[in-house]
Amino acid sequence: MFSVDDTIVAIATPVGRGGIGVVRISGPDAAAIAATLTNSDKPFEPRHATLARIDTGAAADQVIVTFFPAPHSYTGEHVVEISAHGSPVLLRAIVAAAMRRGARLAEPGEFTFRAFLRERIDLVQAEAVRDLVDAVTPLQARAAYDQLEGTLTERIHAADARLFDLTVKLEASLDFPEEGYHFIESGDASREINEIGASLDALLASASRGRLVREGLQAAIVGRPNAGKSSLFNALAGAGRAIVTEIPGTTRDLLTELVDVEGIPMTFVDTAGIREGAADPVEREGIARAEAARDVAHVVVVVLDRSRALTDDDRAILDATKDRARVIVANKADLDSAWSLGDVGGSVLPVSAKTEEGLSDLRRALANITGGDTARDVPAVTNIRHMDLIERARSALARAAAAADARTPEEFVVADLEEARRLLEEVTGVRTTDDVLHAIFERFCIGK
Ligand SMILES: Nc1nc2c(ncn2[C@@H]2O[C@H](COP(=O)(O)OP(=O)(O)OP(=O)(O)O)[C@@H](O)[C@H]2O)c(=O)[nH]1
Ligand SMILES: [Mg+2]
Repeated sequence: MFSVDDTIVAIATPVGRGGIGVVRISGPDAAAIAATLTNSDKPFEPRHATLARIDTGAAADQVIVTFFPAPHSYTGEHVVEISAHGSPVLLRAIVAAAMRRGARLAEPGEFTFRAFLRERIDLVQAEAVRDLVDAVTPLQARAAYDQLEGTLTERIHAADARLFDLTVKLEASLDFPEEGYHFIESGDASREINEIGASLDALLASASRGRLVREGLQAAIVGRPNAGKSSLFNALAGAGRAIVTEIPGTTRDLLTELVDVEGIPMTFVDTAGIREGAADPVEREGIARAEAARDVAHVVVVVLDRSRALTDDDRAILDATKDRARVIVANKADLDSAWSLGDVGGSVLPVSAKTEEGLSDLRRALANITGGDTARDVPAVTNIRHMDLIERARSALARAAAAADARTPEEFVVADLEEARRLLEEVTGVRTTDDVLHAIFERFCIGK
């Protein structure tokens, strides 16, 4: 998909201005190109910061050049990093000058792709690089970093290695024409297969939570007009994003805001108050949008007004969300209560968007509804691609164990074990098709 023998260049720091900006060059000619850029006649000392001057004609700067000779670099090739002042104009001029000297502009993800190709990292780690860079909550960054360190890879390799041993034993039996399991008892084989399967189950158990951490979820804030939805939305977002007034029917459009809720990236959606019999077409459209947001959200926050008696509109909203993952809040807890929490079936959290009382309970309830303690357990599997492959490997193992139990000829057991191995090796990229690689790396930005 990429040519891999030439020298590539790109700006590695984000678009925009900063104290420094880094241009990265990787490939066989990296050092030679950097030498002519800086007019330096002696070779760069490996892994030392060298002060140099670049004059491209269009722009000039004092820079720091660091040379990482192959294979001890990010890509596994010769890499030169040039740190200049963080001006887009300057950085682009340096890239252009490197291109005039024979470098090619890197494609998105190409540095990381080369690292994968030169076996500096596996595919899980390459994906973790992207997740780490894209993380919006510390827990996401933590989960990505763990994968970058190879925790998931290790567990996959361990399962794969055990499968390999078992396959070898079963295949050895195949060389003997008489029937029967010669080098391993069928009972021992199925026991071993089930143990390996259990290790995959443990990975999968972390997966639904892991995905939430990685991908986040949507929480729609719904309730009747004037219940305090927008006030609550603002309090959760920590900013006065939504208009709040004492007039019922203030909010019409959907507003969204991404918030870190105990490590889970949650997109809160503020919606129009839902009520029967709205006549104004703008309000009616707002209500339709609110209902649509309510119906697609992963979680619903139902806001009731504690200071006013419950109405039919409240009951209709409670009824419409009764089978959903939801948290019911009794807002305006700072005012006198017009009803008691027991009046609503199920648990109701008293909160006040005004004083922020009960808000941390609400955050905890939202994090819990999505699956337990966030603080400690760092998930191993966060990526749906990995999850799918591990699940399929798990099914292949279940088939293999059943076949061994039934004393089916070894080749059938081996076929299922081979299938499981192929799937596991696709996770780490030992065996991966070009299409999969392409799909993964095209989602990187240039310079990564
Ligand atoms: N005392 C008190 N007042 C609140 C609280 N939350 C909201 N309010 C007031 O209730 C009124 C309505 O608040 P909004 O946040 O606009 O309510 P809403 O549910 O978004 O209303 P619509 O957008 O019209 O559906 C405003 O006057 C708020 O100041 C609260 O916790 N305590
Ligand atoms: Mg509102």
